[in-house]
Amino acid sequence: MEKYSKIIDGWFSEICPMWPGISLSLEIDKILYSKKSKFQQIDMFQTKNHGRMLVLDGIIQLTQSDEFAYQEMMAHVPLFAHPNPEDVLVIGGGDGGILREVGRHDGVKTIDFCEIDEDVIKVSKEFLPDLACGFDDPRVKIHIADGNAFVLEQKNKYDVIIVDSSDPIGPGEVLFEQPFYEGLKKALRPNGVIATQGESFFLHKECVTNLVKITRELFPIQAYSNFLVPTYPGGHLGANLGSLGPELKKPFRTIPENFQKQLKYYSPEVHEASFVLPYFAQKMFEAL
Ligand code: SPM
Repeated sequence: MEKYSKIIDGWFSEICPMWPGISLSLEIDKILYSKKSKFQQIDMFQTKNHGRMLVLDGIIQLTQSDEFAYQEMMAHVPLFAHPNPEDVLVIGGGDGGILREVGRHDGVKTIDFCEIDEDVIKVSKEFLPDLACGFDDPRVKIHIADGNAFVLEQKNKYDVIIVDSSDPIGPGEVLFEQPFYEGLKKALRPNGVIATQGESFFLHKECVTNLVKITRELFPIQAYSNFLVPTYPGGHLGANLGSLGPELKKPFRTIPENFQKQLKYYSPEVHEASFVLPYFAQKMFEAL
């Protein structure tokens, strides 16, 4: 672990200048892995009450206790908003959790996966098999590359692109900038949909409004879906969505019963409800 976060008396405290004055702490049982990769510090902890926890450069990426909320919403909101997603690109998320969720869609034919840090995949395969099972899907093709550079090479290729980025500090920074979004748009087919890690409008107003502005300038339809993840600071996160065709706020397709039964967070009702924003956030986005 490095940067600002620390472990004191067996408690990991996540400290980050992007959310000053607030810190989330989890009680730790054991450090399972701690090493610097070519790109970042990778830590895997056994927490006392929240399962295993993946931390990159001192920032919590997921805990086993509630990772389903993030992965299901980031994957199923854009995929169910699209009439017929066949070719999907996932950028980032070396833990494999988003791939696990995309893989539940039988109609999806190919899943390209681009991750900059091969070591995150290796560590997740060892310590997070319930997420890394996403890599076992034969439709997944892994590209170890910089997400921004990879996207700029793709044209008119994908129905849905999901960007499971870390925060805009470190390797993830470029994924929050306009040229990357221009690349995402070009990489989509007509009717394509993007969903990008949209941070929290409680904690990072400037970052979130900037993402919304960029998306609105480039995409005819933009919407912001918000959901709960207790082990992210503030307990809240959002997905920023852009569409070249489909309406985003209602699922286009019904969810089969056996599919729904496998999930813990997403449902058609949650899909629609996630776009209803607190009044201050609604006004903040309207004012842009
Ligand atoms: N597949 C899970 C990877 C998680 N990627 C997103 C992590 C975001 C962590 N920071 C959240 C900060 C709260 N705004």
